[in-house]
Amino acid sequence: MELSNDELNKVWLITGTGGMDGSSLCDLLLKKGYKNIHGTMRRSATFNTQNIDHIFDKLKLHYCDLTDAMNVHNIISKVQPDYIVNFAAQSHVKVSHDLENYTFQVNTLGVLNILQSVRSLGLGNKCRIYHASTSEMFGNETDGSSMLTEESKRSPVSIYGISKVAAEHICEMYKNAYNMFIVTSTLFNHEGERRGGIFMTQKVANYVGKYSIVKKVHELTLNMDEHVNMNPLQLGNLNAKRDMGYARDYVEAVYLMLMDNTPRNYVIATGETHSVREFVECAFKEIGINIIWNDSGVNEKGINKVTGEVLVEVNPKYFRDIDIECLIGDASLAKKHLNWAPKTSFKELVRIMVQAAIERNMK
Ligand code: NAP
Ligand code: F7E
Repeated sequence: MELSNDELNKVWLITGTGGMDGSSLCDLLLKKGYKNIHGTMRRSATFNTQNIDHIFDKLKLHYCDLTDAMNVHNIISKVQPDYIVNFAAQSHVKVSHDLENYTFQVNTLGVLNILQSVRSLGLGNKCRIYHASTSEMFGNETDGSSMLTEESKRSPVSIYGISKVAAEHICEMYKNAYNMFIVTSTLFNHEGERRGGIFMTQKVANYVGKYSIVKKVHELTLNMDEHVNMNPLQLGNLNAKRDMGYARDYVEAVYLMLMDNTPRNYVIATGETHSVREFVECAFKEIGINIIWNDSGVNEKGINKVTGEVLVEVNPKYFRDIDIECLIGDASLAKKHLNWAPKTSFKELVRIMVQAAIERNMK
């Protein structure tokens, strides 16, 4: 659908622009023809703009830390946004148990900083706000036999999940008390070529991408099809299951929520769940390797079925004190009201990530 000039001149402010979702939403908005896209990035000792380097000149970037209320206030005051999308977060679940207080400062108080500023600047009537909630809020509410919905009980088991539940409550309160347009969709895991390397899917994709290059070089130089001798990939809980979609599909849902005149909260999910073990199998299959699993518990190993080479080991270092064993979401409300459904299958998602990792490793 063609967007009017009036719409295309609207001003966006996206926090966490350098992250996976922030950068993917910027791509989507630029493709639609929006002209005024402001983003926030953090000061970093090393470059952290790799996800936005290709559009760096098209964005108006601001240094921002959500924990700095005055900084947030000044940016919103200067930008006068029509839309705010809050993607900035301390988004790593395991890390949230090392940085408990900080996780709350960013993920909960940071959201409050945004809402307070919008309200106190008198932008509450003009500005539509999106905040990213998470399936981590549900904790272990399902074993996979039922799907989680907007109404499912919040039972977070991580500091990250708790910080996001608190933020969700704050958003709901601001929406109801001050009649502001605020949506907080519950995003289930979404992955992609821009996923941070510390997350499971990208860790696996990176390993498989590197392995395939080393294997090719090995075969060409030694003319052999034997063991590549790379240290095996080290993973934690192989049994955990996640509902994994593609980030580019999910930012489309975010856009649709902000365009809809009714601010509703939606579950955004694929309705399928896959274990870490399945993700590993599928990723290796992309480079023609079939994995079989030997032994169990911390001794379990993923082995190349043909050569017997050990490619995956369990390392307790990556276990969590408490983990969610299964997540699976029902996005039928988003289908009904937004006509949104995921386009990318699990297999395609794995292919996208492994192929991107191969390309990165060829450079
Ligand atoms: P991400 O790649 O980790 O990006 C997070 C962004 O937030 C980064 O740009 C990061 O900057 C920035 N940030 C971190 N701390 C900040 C602070 N104190 N002040 C300002 N900016 C800060 O996360 P993502 O996967 O794109 O996720 C986007 C949002 O969706 C997050 O809120 C996440 O919690 C939520 N979510 C994600 C998923 C998922 O599966 N991806 C699922 C549910 C919900 P640096 O690059 O400098 O660190
Ligand atoms: O872990 C297991 C781990 O860190 C997925 C964030 O975007 O989605 C993400 O959080 C599963 C867990 O993502 C390793 O124990 C095994 O069961 O990739 P992850 P996450 O914790 O699901 C939610 C919805 C968000 O909102 C978050 O922001 O994989 N796992 N071995 C491992 N995980 C990691 N990171 N590293 C491993 O070596």
